[in-house]
Amino acid sequence: MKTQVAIIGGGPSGLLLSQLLNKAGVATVVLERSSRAHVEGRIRAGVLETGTVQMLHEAGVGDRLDREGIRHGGCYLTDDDLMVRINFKELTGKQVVVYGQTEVTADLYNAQDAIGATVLHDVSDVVINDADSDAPYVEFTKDGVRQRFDCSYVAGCDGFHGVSRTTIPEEKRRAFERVYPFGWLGVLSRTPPANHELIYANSGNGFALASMRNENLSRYYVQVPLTDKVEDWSDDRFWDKLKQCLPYDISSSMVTGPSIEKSIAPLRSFVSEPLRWGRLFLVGDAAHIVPPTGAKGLNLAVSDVFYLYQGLIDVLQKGDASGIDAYSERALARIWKAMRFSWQMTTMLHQFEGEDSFAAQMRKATLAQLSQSETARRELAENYIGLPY
Ligand code: RFL
Ligand code: PHB
Repeated sequence: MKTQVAIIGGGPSGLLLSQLLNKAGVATVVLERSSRAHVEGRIRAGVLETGTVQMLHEAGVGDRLDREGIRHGGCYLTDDDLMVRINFKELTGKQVVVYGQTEVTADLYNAQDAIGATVLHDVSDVVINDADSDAPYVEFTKDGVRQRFDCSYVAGCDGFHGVSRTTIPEEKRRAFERVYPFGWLGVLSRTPPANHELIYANSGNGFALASMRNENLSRYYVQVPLTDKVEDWSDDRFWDKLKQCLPYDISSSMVTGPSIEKSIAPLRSFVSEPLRWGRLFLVGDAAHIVPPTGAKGLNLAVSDVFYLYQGLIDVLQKGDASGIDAYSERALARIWKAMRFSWQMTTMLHQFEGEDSFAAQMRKATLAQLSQSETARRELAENYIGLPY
């Protein structure tokens, strides 16, 4: 079988790339290891930058997002009972949209169905061959049968644990990594959000985040040691911990209820350079991971797609390779700035096990400076709402 672009991974980056390429008349096939229900059910990101919203519109999947997404003109950073509002709208003229990654994924799958794109689920043992030649091909097993697609280009959109990055020979890539000594325990509950805007909380009891999906669906996180298991955290224990981290005004009036999802995610900063090897391009989490504290992971995956998709169309339809040649450098320039922001937000808001007393004072001083300086708030707002493409 033949296609123009073989896309490994049917998460948000693979689906968005496939949608944009198909709309422009480029043939693609998406190879996804899991079932559609599994991909659609994964609860992850919640905050979309303006650029992400524009890209989803460009892909023709912006309607439900416009109707159901919640526009947020600001968020709060807190330090015990001190609440600092970052007014995105006033400081940058822009807002973010709270709309779950599950919804983005569902919208993209529906759009792919509507245009008859090829998305193969439950494929195993994907192998990318001859990516450094003019004739790459991918092999995989589906329903017990080994199959092959010849293609012009391969997009590695298969996340941090995929096969694409490690297809690049070790001597041709370089990794930069920071692993944080804690994870986030996340809970979804059918309760009204604790606050009308997100709260990122620093406290003597550690970090917490109060987020939401809609007016009766809340998403909360607290920092936990990496050794903790979900089973260690009853709902009651979770709510107690969360309340200890949030300002009293918020925790005293917060509505709690049974959790409908609970999971622990480790925190990591990671970049693999370059993003290209021959005819293979790395996109999204396959190339980089950020700690979720800056809400940048999904948004970075979308900006990678922005830098790549037009380049692929140009080379396939006009023979102009300048876009794909510039992809790695252009995408990395933006990635590193988001890396810095996510690392800084993480450092500013979390307790590090074994830290000295100085570290806690630095967090407090940073938050005090934010509360007093519009310049400091503007810098944070510019990064949070998303740097320009
Ligand atoms: P994904 O979503 O990991 O999708 C990769 C897909 O590839 C498939 N796959 C394979 N398929 C075929 N063969 C193989 N060998 C394969 N190996 C893997 C997988 O099954 C999967 O379907 O990567 P993608 O598309 O690059 O998207 C990245 C985003 O999902 C990720 O960056 C965000 O979820 C990160 N993130 C957040 N990002 C934001 O922008 N804003 C947020 O508010 C935000 N919050 C979060 C987050 C991530 C979190 N966790 C759980 C890590 C909150 C959390 C808790
Ligand atoms: C979420 O709602 O899941 C969420 C929001 C903001 C973040 C991370 C996660 O920074």
